Amino acid sequence: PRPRPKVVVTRTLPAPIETRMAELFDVRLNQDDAPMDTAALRQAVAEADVLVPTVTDRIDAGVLSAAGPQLKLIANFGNGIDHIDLATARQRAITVTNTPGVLTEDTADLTMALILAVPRRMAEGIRLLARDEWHGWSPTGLLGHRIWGKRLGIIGMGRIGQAVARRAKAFGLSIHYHNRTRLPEAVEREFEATYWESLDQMLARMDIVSVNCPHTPATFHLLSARRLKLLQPHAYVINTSRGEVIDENALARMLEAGELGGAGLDVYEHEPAVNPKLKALDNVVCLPHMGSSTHEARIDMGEKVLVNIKTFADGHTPPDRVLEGLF
Ligand code: 8YV
Repeated sequence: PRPRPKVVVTRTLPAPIETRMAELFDVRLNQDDAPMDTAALRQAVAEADVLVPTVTDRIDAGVLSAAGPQLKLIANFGNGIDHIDLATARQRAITVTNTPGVLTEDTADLTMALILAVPRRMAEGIRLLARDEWHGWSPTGLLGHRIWGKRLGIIGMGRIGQAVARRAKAFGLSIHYHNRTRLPEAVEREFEATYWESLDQMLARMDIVSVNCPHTPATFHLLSARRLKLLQPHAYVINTSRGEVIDENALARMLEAGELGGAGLDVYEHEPAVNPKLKALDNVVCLPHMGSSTHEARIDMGEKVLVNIKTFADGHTPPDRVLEGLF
């Protein structure tokens, strides 16, 4: 029989996943659930046959240079793989897998929650009550904006973008999208979606913009200072994908100057740091990267990791192998 692969896990995973993992593999768990520093990551890749990292681990060329020749698989717990240097992994013939599909609906739910929360000024209302400053209902108090009938521009119409579109359509928003490739006609028809080949042109026409594309070299600061300026002054910006897709400082400056309607953010450029301007503004809802934070999604993600490792260890192609050219 093949020896059990040595699997090093960087963070604490849901208990049933850790239990099953220990039954299947020779597992080194991280007990204190603090992100590993670079030295600890280098140590992990030096001893692991399989590394299970998360979004908080920067697996760059420096870390990978410490990897032993036995490291053959990085089975990421999470969908986004922008924290892993894929080019170096490929050079070292390390396979990389992720956990697509199982967090789509939950991330789309959180996106929809932000699309509702920001125009309806929920953060402001919550803060008002928390300060004990609510003096009762008023015909003109805390008026927000209706989302029904407004235009939503989705940047990145993959699984999550489409799940957002499905929800938003049910809320009466009209669906617009920008994507590298246009969707098949049948899918466009399902959402009654309008395709914009030009992101610039789409931005100038939207009431709400939702970022749902992965962070890649091509999407870094896709919403640059210049593009953010194309938005209408009442527009709302929603981001549940990766902070790096937006120039966070430019966004904060514009929000502070009152040049945008507001923002709903779950992700940031330098997590866990959040631009203090964003946290202070009443028309910005800041969440701590919790798009996939449901018990169900995290179990499903863990199960995907298990299947990917087991399949790989058995000598087959793991179902969620990430091909670099894919993004
Ligand atoms: C995860 C995410 O919590 O899957 C992703 O890409 O951003 C989150 O849903 C995180 O990545 C876990 O590694």
